[in-house]
Amino acid sequence: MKLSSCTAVAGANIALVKYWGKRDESLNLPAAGSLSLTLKELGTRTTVRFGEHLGPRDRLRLNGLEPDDVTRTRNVSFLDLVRAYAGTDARAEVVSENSVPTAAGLASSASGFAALALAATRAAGLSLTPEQLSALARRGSGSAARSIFGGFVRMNAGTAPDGSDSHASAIPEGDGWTLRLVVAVTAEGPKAIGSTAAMARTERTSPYYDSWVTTIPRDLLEARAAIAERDLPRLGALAERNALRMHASAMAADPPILYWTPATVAAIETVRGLREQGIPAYFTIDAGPHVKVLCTAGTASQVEAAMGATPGVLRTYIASPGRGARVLQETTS
Ligand code: 2P0
Repeated sequence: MKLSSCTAVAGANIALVKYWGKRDESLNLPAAGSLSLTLKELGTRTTVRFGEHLGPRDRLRLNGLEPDDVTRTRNVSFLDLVRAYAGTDARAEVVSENSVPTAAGLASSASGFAALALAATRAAGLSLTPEQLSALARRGSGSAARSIFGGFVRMNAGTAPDGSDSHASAIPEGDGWTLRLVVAVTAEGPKAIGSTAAMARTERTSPYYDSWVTTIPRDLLEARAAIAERDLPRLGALAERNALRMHASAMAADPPILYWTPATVAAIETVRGLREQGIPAYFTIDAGPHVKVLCTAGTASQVEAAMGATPGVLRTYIASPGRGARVLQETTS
């Protein structure tokens, strides 16, 4: 078997129709589909090298540090899947750098597992289709399946018991639409409860969970129609509604899951104020207190200034639509 080294990059993505719930935990199959936009400026760059000489343990370096035990186990389990696929037991050396703060609600696991899926499979001598790569990335993190593709992306819930049809695909109708996403960071450090655990608790205990899941097919149709028509007010209104419903289902869990802080609510108010001034800006919120604002390229700096001036907002980024995961460099040994 041919083993080599590969460096790959993947962009983070922001879901406009959220993934929040699983139909199978062991294969990490989502309960419903989702829809997202892949971002250019925020992402992960990962190099993987497999070698018979590396010893008994994988060597991991994430953002310049040895990962904690939980992160290490998650990454090693993912490498085990790649090894099983490739028929090797060679250990790997993985070096990964994020351009987003890890676990800050900015989808670093999405770009992280998408870049790892591509770099590790190529380094192991495999050449997967984008759909196969997406299904593999899903095993690392559900949202990572979407970061294999660029621009607007839809994730299929799928029906196959083995998860082979639970992968993402591109929505080419959205290509070339010059939107921006303004990220308003409202807190430092990792979130109080990770999304995997929070989803499981929502599924188990929230009386609103089933209603949330039944709204998704309609939201996916609405989002796709808005993208095809390049109708930002329609897409933005849908994204706000979908995010609020996701949070409502989590807030109704027992014990409740509340990711918001006063700065989150202040940022929502800023976005509503921008709309009252005629600026088409629409918020979405993931599993954390940060607020992300979808707007046009022409208004992004105005939106960023308003978000940055909101009490409790610590810093802001402007991100634009980006390409799917891709290889930067490969060497064969
Ligand atoms: C999303 N999130 O669609 C939603 C919105 C967070 C809120 O996908 O358990 O880290 O690893 O499959 O992918 C975060 O969930 O969860 C997420 P796992 P993941 O972007």
